[in-house]
Amino acid sequence: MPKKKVVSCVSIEETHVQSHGPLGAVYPDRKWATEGDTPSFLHLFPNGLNNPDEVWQGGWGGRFNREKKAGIRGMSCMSGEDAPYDPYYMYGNTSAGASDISRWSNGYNNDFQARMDWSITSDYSEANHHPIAVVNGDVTKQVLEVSAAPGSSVDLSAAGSSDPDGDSLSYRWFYYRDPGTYNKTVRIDDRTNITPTVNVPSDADGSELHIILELRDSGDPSLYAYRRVIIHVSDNTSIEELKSDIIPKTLKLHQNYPNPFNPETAFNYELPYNSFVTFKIYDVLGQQVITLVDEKQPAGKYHLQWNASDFPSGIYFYNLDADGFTEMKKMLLIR
Ligand SMILES: [Ca+2]
Repeated sequence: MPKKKVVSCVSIEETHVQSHGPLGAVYPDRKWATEGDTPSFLHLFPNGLNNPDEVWQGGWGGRFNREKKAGIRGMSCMSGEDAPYDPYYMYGNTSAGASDISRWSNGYNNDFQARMDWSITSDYSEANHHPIAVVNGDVTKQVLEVSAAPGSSVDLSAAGSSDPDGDSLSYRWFYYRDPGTYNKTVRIDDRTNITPTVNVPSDADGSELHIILELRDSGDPSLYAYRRVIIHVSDNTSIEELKSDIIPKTLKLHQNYPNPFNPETAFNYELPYNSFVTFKIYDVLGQQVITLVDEKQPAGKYHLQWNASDFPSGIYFYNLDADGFTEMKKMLLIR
C-alpha cells in the first residue's frame, strides 16, 4: 500500500476529546492532529462501508485507484531509492486525494471519541455503541450486489436495523458516484426513510452504481454504521444472470478482519455450489480450538464472527473445507 499524504485523520476539537478520560488527556492539545498511517488500517475497520479486500471501493481508509500503476514514488526522503525496483506496480491514490478520507470525518471522529469513553468505564450503559445496519434482511456487514435493468427501480430496506443502547436511528441513503462507473446523478426516492427506491437511469446500461446506507444513532457522540449495495445495470438482466451475480463463481476464503484482532474478528467466504462445510480454527501447534461451522450449506456468501476473549495471544489458523476443497489462512490475536 503506498504511503499516503499526511492528512488530518482525527480532527477533534480541544473542548471535547481532551476531557474524555486519560487517553483524551494525553491527546495532542490542538484541533487538528495530523496523522498519516491510521487510514491504512481503517480500510480494515468492519463498519459495513466497504469490502476490505477491495481498496478501490472507498471508505474510512480513503479510496485507491481500481488498477495498479507503475512507478508510484515514495515520500521525498526516499528520493532515488525506488527507481532500482522499476517496474513495480501499486494501487495509488485517486485524484480526490485526502478528501476521499475526510468525507467520512464525522463517522471516524465520533468513533474515536466513543472508544475513549469505552476505556474509562466498565458500565456498558455509560458509553455509546454503534448501531447495527441491516439491508434487505441481510444482517452481515458484507457489500451486497444486485442486478437491475436500465430505467427500472430497486427497492431497498433497512428494516431490522437496531441500536444496542436503544437510541433512535436516522437513515440516509446516497449515491456514491466516485467508485462506480456512472458519472451522472442517480435519484433516490425517500432517501431518509427506512425503505427508499433507487431509480436506475435509463442510460446507465453496463454501469455499476454504488448506493450507501449511512445509519446514525442519537447517542453522544453520535455513532455510524453503513452498508453498501452495488447495482450492476444490465439491459439483459434475466433470472439466470441475477442468480449468477448472487452466487459466487469460485470457492473463496477471504482474509479475516480486523487482523490482528482483539478479541473479535470476522470471516467471509463464498461457496459456488451446495457443499458440506466445516470451518475450524487451530492454534499454532495445530490443535483445534473451535468449530464454527459443521453442516451442509447452500451456495452463497457467508459471514462469521469469532470472539477469542477466552484464548491467549498468538498465531491462529482458520480452515474452510467445502466437500474436500480446503483453504487455510493465518491470523494474529493480540491481547
Ligand atoms: Ca448507540
